[in-house]
Amino acid sequence: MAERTSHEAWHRLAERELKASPDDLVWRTPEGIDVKLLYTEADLEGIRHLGTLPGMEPFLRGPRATMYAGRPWTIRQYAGFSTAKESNLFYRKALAAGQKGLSVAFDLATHRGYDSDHPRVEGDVGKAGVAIDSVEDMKILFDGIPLEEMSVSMTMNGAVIPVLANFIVAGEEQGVAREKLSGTIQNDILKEFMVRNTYIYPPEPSMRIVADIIDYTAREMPKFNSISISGYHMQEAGATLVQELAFTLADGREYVRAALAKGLDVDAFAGRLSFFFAIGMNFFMEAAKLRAARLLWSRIMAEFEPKKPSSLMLRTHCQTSGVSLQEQDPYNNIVRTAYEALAAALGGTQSLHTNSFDEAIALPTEFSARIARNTQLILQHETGITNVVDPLAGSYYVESLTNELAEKAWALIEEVEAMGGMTKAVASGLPKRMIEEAATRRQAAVDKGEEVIVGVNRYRLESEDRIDSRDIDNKAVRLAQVRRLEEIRRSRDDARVDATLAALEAVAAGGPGNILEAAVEAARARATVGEISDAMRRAFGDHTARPEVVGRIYGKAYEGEPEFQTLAARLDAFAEMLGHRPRIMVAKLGQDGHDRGAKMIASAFGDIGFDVLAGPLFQTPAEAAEMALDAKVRVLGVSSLAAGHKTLLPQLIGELKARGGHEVIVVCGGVVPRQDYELLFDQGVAAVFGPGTNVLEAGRAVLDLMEGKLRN
Ligand code: 2CP
Repeated sequence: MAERTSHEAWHRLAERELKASPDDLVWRTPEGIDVKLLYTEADLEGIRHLGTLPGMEPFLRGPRATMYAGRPWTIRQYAGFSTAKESNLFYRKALAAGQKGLSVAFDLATHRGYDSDHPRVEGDVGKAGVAIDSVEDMKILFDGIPLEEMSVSMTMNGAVIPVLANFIVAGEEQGVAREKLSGTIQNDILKEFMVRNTYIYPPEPSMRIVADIIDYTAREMPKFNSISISGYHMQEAGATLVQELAFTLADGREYVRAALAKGLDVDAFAGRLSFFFAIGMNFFMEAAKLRAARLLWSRIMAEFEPKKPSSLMLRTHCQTSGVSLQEQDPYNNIVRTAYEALAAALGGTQSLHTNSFDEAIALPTEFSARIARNTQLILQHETGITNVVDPLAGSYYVESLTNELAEKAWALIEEVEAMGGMTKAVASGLPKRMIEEAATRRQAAVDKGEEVIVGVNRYRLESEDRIDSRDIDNKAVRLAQVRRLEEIRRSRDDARVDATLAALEAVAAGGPGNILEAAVEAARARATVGEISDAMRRAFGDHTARPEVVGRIYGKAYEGEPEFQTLAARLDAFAEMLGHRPRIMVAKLGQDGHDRGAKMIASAFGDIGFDVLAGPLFQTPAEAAEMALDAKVRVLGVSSLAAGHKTLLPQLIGELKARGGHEVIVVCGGVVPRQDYELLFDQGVAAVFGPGTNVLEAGRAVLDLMEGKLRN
């Protein structure tokens, strides 16, 4: 009663201060959570998890009893570029400077199971990750790094079998038995079909690969985490935190079922399942999300009746948000990353990657990587936050958020369950669609200035200083890889290679045995990543996704707004003059599967009134040119996020010209460093839209270009 009276008194006071009701300031987050101005003891009523302790079921307060006081989280920076030799040097320096665990970024050719000499990957080799073609590359990658001591995370999903097999053999040849290898393989294929797109095979055999890896590691590699069930890429693609939580945990449940279906005992593998979440700018919500994740995972795992408490425990890696990084005023990214890192630590992460400030533009330099690493070192050594376990516990706001996120995510998990589980939900396209809708809604909020981004849509600098960025000589890397591939093919025993590949294909085709086990034999014989992947391609076939674009989300957010209507009307007039709507194609070239930007543009441009054609993923420049000309497009927009632009765009323009397509206007959007703009313009690219581009402004610019072309 006293509480209620005093709350009413506060309400009156607040009203007087605001000259409005505090209820008007309720902040509705993208998750649909109404964040109030004030939280009190009353908000804790009915929350059941409040009395729980860390290291014990349901592990909401952390998987370990002492958390960072016993051992701080692992500083694990994701890195890799160019050749194995260059990446190895980078790793060694980082470890000497305080990094604690390794995390390997592979190039997109490797991700998609192509050797570096494959014609489809000309623009991808050594970009955005290290090129690995065989055990020989893997051995160079870890040269001088003792694999019995260092835990190694490998982000690999599509070509997970050859990469893990090569890692095991590289360990073996370094003198480290596989039972001593520690680390994590991402091995999370469901989210690839949803958002990340580095799949190779169709969903069903892909799930079998996941289960075979869980089976093999449970038997042979007790210190190795068999999977990193990832929500990170969902948030990057625009998911709300509730979607990220729900779809990730539902994916986890599906993997557990796949492993159980192989006849495994739940306690044999559950303790080595691990997770991976993104940490964005909604500070308290992110910390609460990790707490809610642990609560829900223990609830899900309890259904499988494990005997070991560790089987109920969610352990996770986190990475600060890539999409929160901005090209404009990039030093702001250091501050953003620091807040995100703090939220991850307060949420109780086990391992953390902090992004470098220049990652919205290019791969990190030594300088930016140092600042990113030191952001974590400073948190661990200077702030005192490692001394207390789960310090946000008991906060009215954070506990309330934890509970609300858990409830909302659980409702979505149940929805997925009602669809028959995550594999079926993914096949229906629902999660992907929900995420794309959330992404488009958010873009509209940013473009309209409802969501403030400092230095981008508010407090923008009049002129920006150029910052140094790392560039990779893609041609040189490819040449070096091709040479080494030739050397391997010359020196190996071909009959042995053929026999091991045939055996692998037979297992993949349904014969007895474990796919990873068979691939280890092939890797020992020096079969390459591409050859091992192809052996499985012969058994499984390739997966091809249909490009789908959501509609009426961006336009709806702008309903009745003059800025949008003016552009739409201009476009209508242009279309009337042409006698049809101007057609624009949005293309993705090479193995770059990051399609959030492409989807967003396709969706928003469609709402504005363009006739939009979305090209499929992984086109070669020739295929894209052909499709664009067949469809008689006026504008061909290429979305590039994996640094292939300098190779692929000139090739595309060449292919267009070779087919008489001089009239097609080529524009480019995505992660393109400023210093590359001139080169692209010289090659004939009409406009470049960097990160942070307002979509309506891009629409106006494209319309200007089309009108200009007609006049000339
Ligand atoms: C931990 N330990 C402790 C304590 N805390 N011992 C005593 N007291 C404590 N307070 C023990 C643990 O039990 C463990 O031993 C060991 O110390 C290491 O701790 P950990 O917590 O397991 O840390 P970790 O080895 O770093 O493993 C963390 C994860 C793992 C999350 C479980 O899966 C991981 O490292 N994931 C990283 C994934 C990653 O890097 N992904 C990159 C994504 P035992 O093992 O003996 O129990 S790249 C992203 C890009 C964007 C992409 O995907 O495209």
